[in-house]
Amino acid sequence: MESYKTQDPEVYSIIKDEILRQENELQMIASENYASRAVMDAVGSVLTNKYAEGYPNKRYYGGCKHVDEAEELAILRAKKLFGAESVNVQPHSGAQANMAVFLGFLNPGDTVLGMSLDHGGHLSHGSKVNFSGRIYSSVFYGVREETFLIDYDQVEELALKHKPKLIIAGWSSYPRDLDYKRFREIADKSGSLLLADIAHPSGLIAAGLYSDPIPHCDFVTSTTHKTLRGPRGGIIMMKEEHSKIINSRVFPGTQGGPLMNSIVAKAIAFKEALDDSFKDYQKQVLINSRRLAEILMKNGFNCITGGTDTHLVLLDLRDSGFTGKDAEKALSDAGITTNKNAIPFDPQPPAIASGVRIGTPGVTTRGMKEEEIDIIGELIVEAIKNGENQEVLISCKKRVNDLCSRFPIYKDLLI
Ligand code: DSN
Repeated sequence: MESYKTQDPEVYSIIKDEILRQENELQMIASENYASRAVMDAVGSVLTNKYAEGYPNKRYYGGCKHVDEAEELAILRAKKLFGAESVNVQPHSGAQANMAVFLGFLNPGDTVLGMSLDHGGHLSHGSKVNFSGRIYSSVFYGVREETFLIDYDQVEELALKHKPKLIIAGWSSYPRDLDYKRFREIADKSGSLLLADIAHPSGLIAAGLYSDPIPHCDFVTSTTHKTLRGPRGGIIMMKEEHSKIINSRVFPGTQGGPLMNSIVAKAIAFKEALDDSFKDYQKQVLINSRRLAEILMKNGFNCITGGTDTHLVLLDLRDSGFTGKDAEKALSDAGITTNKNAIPFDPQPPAIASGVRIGTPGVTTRGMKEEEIDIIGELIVEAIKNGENQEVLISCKKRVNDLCSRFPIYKDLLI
């Protein structure tokens, strides 16, 4: 059988260009990473051909012996990695994982208390434009204006006032640790279930470098492709007592056939994350993000909360004369991929934004350490400050390309 390399030159050209972009430029979107060759090979394996609606040993299709083994292995490894009682590895994404929790334990119109999207939450935590805010009634907590840290007193006040069926502890752009114990105490007072969405920090949690939500929460959802560095997808970890309902809300509740190729790749990623080297990797992710925040602050930029406990830095451009949109464009022209991001109490609309979110998981996977972060920090500063000067941006891009060439990642895929 022919590979797409020879069978479909148009597609090959697109994939080749994307390999070159990922290889030659700095990928610093906080929710992205470089999956291992083993993970990517598994995603492209023959398991993509197999229908397996149902769960191991209870399928609606024949021929599931091997995919059953794959799913059981993924579950076993995820349980070991996170210390979870029960795990569902079938969600196609983090949002679908959250949907299964909502459908399992809430009725339409029930109240959910989540972090406001404007303050760093996620669409699937009750946003009006998402199923979670269209079907359910949402109330939001946020951060304090003086510190940009989560206002736990406000969480408690809102929980006691609205008695939400579900409280969500989780974020997509908050640079600090979470107090899951406090969330649990609040949930107990308001009689709410507690969901931690750890899509972003799951790799740090697996490595023991961020607070562990498992002992405090009824459900813990995650993606598998961010700091965890696996294939795109989601998982749900839960107390055993909730597993029957959750499993039935994943399939047949919200999904059909599981993506067995992704599930076997999740098994590989969990094995990689159980290795000691993964802890070293996550330590370096943190060293790199903290160092990056320091460099940016030394050069006159503000970082939300004055630093980070995570893999991301949220640059606050309000006093700089640049917008998030300007900065994203300047960085992109310099070969550094990031995303503009609203900051809490942002005076700009989301499409312009006053922030930029910068993550270190990808560059750290490439092997970049403090020395390279110093160079990256300087390049970021130079590019943002010279966003109108194409000559400077071209020179930055050349330095980005040189740096990347010293840390090859997918070069062999081009052969
Ligand atoms: N889109 C993801 C992120 O960038 O954080 C969250 O779903």
